Amino acid sequence: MSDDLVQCADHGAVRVLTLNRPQALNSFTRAMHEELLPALDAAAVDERVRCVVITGAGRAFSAGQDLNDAMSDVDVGDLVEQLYKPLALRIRSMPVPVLAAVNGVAAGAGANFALGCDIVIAARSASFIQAFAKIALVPDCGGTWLLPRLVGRANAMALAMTGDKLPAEQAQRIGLIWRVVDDAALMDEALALATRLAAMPTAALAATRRVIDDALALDYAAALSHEAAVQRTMGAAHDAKEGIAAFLAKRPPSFTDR
Ligand code: T3D
Repeated sequence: MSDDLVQCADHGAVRVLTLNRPQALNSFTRAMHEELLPALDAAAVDERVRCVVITGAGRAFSAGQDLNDAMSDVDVGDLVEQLYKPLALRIRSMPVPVLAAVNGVAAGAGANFALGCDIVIAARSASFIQAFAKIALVPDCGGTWLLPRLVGRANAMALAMTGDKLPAEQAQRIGLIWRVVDDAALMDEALALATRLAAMPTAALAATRRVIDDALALDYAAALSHEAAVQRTMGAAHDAKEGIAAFLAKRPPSFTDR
């Protein structure tokens, strides 16, 4: 394994990015941000990549901000604006689906980074902690937007105010994440799902993320109009024609749009 803070490995059309500071539970340093964002940018422009999986090395997914890393002489707002906001926005603008394979504890910005991915699969021993209140901060890396939308205000408030550890199975029960699998099966399951998604119409999956996110800020009629507008674009593209032709010809489709 390399010393890179973000390791990169391709499995066919699936790119796996592994946060790699296991001795500090993959907590985020500026140096790690400086590898992670370019790694996502590189996946975004690489036509061979049709799905990204993000996971952590060792026993944690990520413990959020590294609290040793220049906390005292830095404006925390600047840190969030300059590092976490671009990271969260990058995930939401990826042209391919992004899966989080949460292998262990995900705390603070580490939790919300995972929750901002399109689909979250967690190992049974994993957990999610909104650790911010314990150090007198508020949720960041998208947490204020994501939590109430994922699990409702009551759960969001309790998770954010207590900072209690939420085990993966409970996270699944309340709708915070998609699936829990046995620890030993995590990467196999994540890669199987990612490989399946990679064979699907990539551009349509990215557009699906966009219309669902956009609809959260729209009323019903406006969401219906937005669906029509995006559907007009999707319907005219290669993949929709291919999908319909393949269905009618009873053959597997070959999707290429990205
Ligand atoms: O600058 C800003 O703050 C703005 C941005 C904020 C975004 C944020 O993410 S704020 C939230 C930051 N994260 C936390 O507050 C979580 C702190 N960590 C923990 O609460 C616990 O470590 C965990 C619950 C995640 C795991 O607990 P446990 O008992 O399994 O492990 P541990 O023994 O606490 O940690 C293992 C090692 O990792 C330990 O180092 P050592 O003693 O072996 O040398 C520990 O200090 C280190 N570690 C864990 N989390 C962090 C960390 N080192 C630096 N920063 C961390 N966040």
